[in-house]
Amino acid sequence: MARKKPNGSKKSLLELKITDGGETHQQAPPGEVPLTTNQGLPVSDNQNSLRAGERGPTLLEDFVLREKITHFDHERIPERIVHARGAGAHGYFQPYQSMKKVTKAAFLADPKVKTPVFVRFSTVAGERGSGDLARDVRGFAVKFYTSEGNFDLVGNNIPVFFIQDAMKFPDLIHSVKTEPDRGFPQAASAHDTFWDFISLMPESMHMIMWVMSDRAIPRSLRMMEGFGIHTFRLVNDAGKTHFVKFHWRPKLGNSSVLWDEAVKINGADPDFHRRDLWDAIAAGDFPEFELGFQIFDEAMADRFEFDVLDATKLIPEELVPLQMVGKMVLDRNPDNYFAETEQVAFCPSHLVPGFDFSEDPLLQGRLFSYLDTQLSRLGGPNFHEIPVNRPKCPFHNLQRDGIHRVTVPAGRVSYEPNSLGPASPKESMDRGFTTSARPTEGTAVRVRSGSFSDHYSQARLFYKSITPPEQKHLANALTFELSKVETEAIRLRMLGHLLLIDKDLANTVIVAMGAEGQADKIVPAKTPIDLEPSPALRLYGKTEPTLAGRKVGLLVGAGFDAKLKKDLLAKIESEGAKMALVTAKIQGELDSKGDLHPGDVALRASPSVLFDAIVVLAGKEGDGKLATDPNAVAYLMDAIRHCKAVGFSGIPSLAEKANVEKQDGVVDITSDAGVKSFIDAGRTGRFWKREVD
Ligand code: HDE
Repeated sequence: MARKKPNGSKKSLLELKITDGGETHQQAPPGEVPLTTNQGLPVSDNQNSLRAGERGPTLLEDFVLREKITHFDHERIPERIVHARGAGAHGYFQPYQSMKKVTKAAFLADPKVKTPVFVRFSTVAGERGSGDLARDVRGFAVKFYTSEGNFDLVGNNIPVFFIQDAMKFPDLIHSVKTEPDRGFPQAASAHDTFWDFISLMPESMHMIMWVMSDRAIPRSLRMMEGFGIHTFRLVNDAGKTHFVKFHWRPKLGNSSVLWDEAVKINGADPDFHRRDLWDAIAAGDFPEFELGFQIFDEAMADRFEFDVLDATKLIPEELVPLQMVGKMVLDRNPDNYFAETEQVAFCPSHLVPGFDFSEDPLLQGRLFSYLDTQLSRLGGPNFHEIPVNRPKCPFHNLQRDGIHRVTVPAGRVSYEPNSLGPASPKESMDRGFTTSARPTEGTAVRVRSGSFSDHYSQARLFYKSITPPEQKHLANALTFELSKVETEAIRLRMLGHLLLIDKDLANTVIVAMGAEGQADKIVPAKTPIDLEPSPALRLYGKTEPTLAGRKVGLLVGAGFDAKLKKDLLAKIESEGAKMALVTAKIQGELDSKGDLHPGDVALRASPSVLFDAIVVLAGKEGDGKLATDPNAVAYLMDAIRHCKAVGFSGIPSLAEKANVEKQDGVVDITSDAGVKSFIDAGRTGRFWKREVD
């Protein structure tokens, strides 16, 4: 067993084979700290455990092996009970103007101040390893590291919630999670227990409209809105309070995918959303969101048709417009997924002066839950010492010890008041957080307020406010989900609720399910009323058409026109979009001059569902080949089915195979005007007139 001396040169490290066993030993160059154990002991051999003889048993004495494996055995921590699958990013928040009039929050007082933030987007129902494109609510949690402590705005991408009282949260989540006996379905609401619960919970009907809409299958985490949901309070220096609802607006506008795409994306790239976020930030294409406040006072709140403490209701922007407060820019990917995205701990109870809670009974329950959950998830009360959770302002108090304590407070005093530690932490009546003075009295009761009892009017409002394609998708989603429910009684109960929401919607679903005349009769606690539609609730048409942040998939076949490709690339990039060259073989494709263009992605691994718009270019030979390739045919057919902009040139045979015909958004780009009209089509996004199912 000859052991040759490693030569230490950095260059030759990878080739270094120094034992008869043939394993690779990379050596730390002279002067560099070698690999060590957690105790700092340099390790001489990271390939072999300690054995009694070359082929003998491993010795228990091998503390190097035991330390390494023990650490590995404990690498996992409990995943979040909800919102387990997430993607994080660092960034900053900057206000547009001082908000001093309504809040004394320091981070909103000066437009020059940039406050660092960490954001975690998530899905709710699935486990950590589930697919990104589940039909689900998305979490939108922002930690502001302000100069007065951390402020966590822990919201979702839908402005209302399923339930009104924290008491029902465990039931809701148990119903949507995998069924306890069988352990499936994963990350899906289309199953009996979820719809059983929902059909017995009229208060969830408004939220159900949202989760069955396209909002629940966003195109990108950069293209969805965020909401704080509950009513909160703003408090100014004079102690005056206003109510507030928080909104995030994506700079790139809203965008969602179709259900058929969601299903296919989950197969082709289950990390579609987190990859998109990561790639955008890595490319310097920093996602931006504007923060908007809906500010109103008690008197106004009293005039609404609904209770502002009820988390199943929203306040139409037509009633209380948004005031844009500042913007958040996400400009840095995490260095380590576990250390940051997994260990970040959000708590709605993390407030700063200038904000306060409302009596929303769902929010009140959350104020307890989040701190409690960190104790088991992060192992103890010192999770605030983990770097991603540590406030970036100075902090000290007299709490001590506990598992995983990191800081080393000096001195003998850990109580207050004291006379032995003059420099020890003391309260401050001027600078400390004070709860806004609000009268509270009442008899202890377990009673739901009558002002919470209208469960259908805002569900109807939502349906009436969205665009026709969104309405159609909503009906399709309900039909899909309810058709997967095995228990007929649950299906018919849900149809009864739909009849109370909107007759047209209900009848579309009833006919699609073949359940004419069978829906249950549901008696509402309060008869629904027709509210003025709110165009602000639409997903589409709220922002200018744009290609920015979108991705175009350019499929090329042999003999394609390289000049056209160059032209396209320049125009697409000048729109702020990205282009990927898709080739049948990853090594590349030959243009008409015989030059090889390396592919960014292979056609087999990149169906058109991964792109917002597509182009197919080929010469005669390439066209023939593509026409016989089922992946190329599906590439075109899917893009057309999904109503995307499609550009093409030189592909008569493929076009015939894929039934490409002249229609809106399908452009022959052979001429210059063609490239321009393709770009216009790309900006438009989807051509809903083409939608057939
Ligand atoms: Fe959460 N929620 N939640 N939730 N929630 C958690 O906290 C809970 C609710 C939301 O990326 C948990 O650290 C209760 C509404 C987000 O880390 C847990 C109730 C809204 C995230 C918890 C609600 C949310 C969570 C799981 C009803 C939108 C992920 C792990 C009273 C406004 C944050 C954790 C992240 C996470 C409890 C309802 C948003 C168990 C009891 C409403 C974005 O504490």
